[in-house]
Amino acid sequence: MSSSPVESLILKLHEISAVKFGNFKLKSGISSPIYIDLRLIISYPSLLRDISQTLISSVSSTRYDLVCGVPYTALPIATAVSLSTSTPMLMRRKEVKDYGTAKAIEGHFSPDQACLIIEDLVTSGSSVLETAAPLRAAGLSVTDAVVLIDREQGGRENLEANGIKLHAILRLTDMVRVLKEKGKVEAEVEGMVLKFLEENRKVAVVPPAAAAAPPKEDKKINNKGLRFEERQKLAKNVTGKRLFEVMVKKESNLCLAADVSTAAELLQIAEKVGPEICMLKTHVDILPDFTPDFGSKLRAIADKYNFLIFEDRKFADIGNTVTMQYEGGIFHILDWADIVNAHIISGPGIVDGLKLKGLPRGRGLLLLAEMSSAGNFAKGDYTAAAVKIAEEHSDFVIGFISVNPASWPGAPVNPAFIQATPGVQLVKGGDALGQQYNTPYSVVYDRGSDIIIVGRGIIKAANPAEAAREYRLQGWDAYLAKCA
Ligand code: 5BU
Repeated sequence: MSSSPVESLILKLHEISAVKFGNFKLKSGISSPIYIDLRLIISYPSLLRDISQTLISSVSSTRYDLVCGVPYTALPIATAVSLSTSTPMLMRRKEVKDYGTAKAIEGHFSPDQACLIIEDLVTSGSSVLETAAPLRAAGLSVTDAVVLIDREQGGRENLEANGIKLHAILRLTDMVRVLKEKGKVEAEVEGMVLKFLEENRKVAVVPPAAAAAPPKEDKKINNKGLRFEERQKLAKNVTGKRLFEVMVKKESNLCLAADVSTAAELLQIAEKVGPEICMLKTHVDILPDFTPDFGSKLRAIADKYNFLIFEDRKFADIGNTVTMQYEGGIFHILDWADIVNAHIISGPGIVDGLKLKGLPRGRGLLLLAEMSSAGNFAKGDYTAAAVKIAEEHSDFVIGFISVNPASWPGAPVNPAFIQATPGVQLVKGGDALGQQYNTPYSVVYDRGSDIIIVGRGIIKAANPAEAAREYRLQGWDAYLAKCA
């Protein structure tokens, strides 16, 4: 019996050992009974041609003017697609050497063109998103990605949440099924792989609450075309002005949520990621080794790398009490934090109280207009009340903690206010305790925020400095796309 084109692809991939069965430790640390290495296909030109032809036919009804491969494995595939369809190709640089000097995208294009992303293998979809971000930032339309193998581990859903349709030639489950049918693997191995896939089906969980409020296609883009330089002129508070200035100077709208276990560790990570961030957020009350010189030590690092310090204290009491909490106690927050934040649950008196102490010292305040956790109550009239209070105190309030400011009634709010959003990771998802994550692009571009606040996405990364750099690039690209 003759094989279908997809079946012969699977057999060929198995023949060249691009599909291996055994016990493999994956980058994520988990052990997998199957390993796919598509880097080998460059040694088999006829297979590379077959793969590119199959990819081309699977997107025959998709309109695209350009193709761009995800570096590095998909670059030769994209080249083959480009050659056989006479479609111009772009390349995304993985490393952009210096701030603002080197280009993120190589090749000629005009901003109204549509670019198809080509990838070899999709797991969570984050590599496709990393390539889509600078393409979109350059004004290109990215709505489709074509991939040889879908590992069925949340990639399709993550991409869809970011406005990208995934066209996959084959799924990992099809692959094992065909190999079993053709007698290449034992039933037992097939069973192990299927079990592994089932247990690791989703690397990112899309919680229902996050999925329930997708950005609307036709919504306004918050602060579209307005650059930070222009908004800086509108800001009344010196710290607000400075934050805009730092973002522009460092090409960074990334705030690190430095939720580490000790003050010593916090100072270490501040040194590591300092060059990448515009702001560092602390929870000073989680540090068991806090000493009175913590503030001056952190301030020295902040001055060295030019970032602001934001103590995420979430004041919530009456005006008189918060003046004491802000200035006194063990932490003396007023002495070292440029910015603090407050709930408005107790009414506008809280802002009066904090302003009494903070304004003479040139400090700034963020109001919690929304929260990122599932089921929180900061919405609707509550959010609108925060905006009203901010307007009444625009000499001290520099902006908001928000999640989807583009959706607020009366959006966009005064562009002098800065929007800062927690709950950001490279893929959409959540944690086990109600945190909800959106991607840098969807937070800044779709939801209209300015600053992405990232904690575990950076802190828990194998290389926090490298991860911070990736978040900075993605956050800044999304901001540029909004300005375009
Ligand atoms: P994460 O590790 O990226 O999930 O950390 C998010 C940080 O932002 C963490 O310090 C929270 O306390 C903080 N946060 C938040 O997650 N959601 C909110 O609505 C507010 C703050 Br306000």
